[in-house]
Amino acid sequence: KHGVLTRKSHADMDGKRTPRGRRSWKKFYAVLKGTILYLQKNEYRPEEDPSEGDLKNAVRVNHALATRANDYSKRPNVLKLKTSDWRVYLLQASNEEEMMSWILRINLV
Ligand code: I3P
Repeated sequence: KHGVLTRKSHADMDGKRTPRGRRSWKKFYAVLKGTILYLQKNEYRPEEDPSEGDLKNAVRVNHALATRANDYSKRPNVLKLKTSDWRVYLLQASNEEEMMSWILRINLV
């Protein structure tokens, strides 16, 4: 699955709140391949491997939990992603249907 996702980092690897200065929203072209969610700067091209920079933003989603971000109301269509290493991301999808589809796909990994 792929599509545009705008990301905000809420908690880091140790579960600690992401410090100020690194909490802003950033738009990515997201690609879910196997157990990895790639967050790429450029649009998805199936024939191209992710760049070095894109690998840094890749998130392992096995044993991750995706839910609707009910406690976040500043933006619509936001899901909350908790990874197995205690990171928390807010991910804004382009619409409700896309958000539901990402939640489903991530939780199926
Ligand atoms: C953050 C940025 C985010 C904001 C966040 C700020 O600043 O303004 O948009 O989240 O607020 O810390 P920075 O770019 O310096 O990281 P919201 O859009 O959700 O308000 P927060 O610290 O309350 O999460």
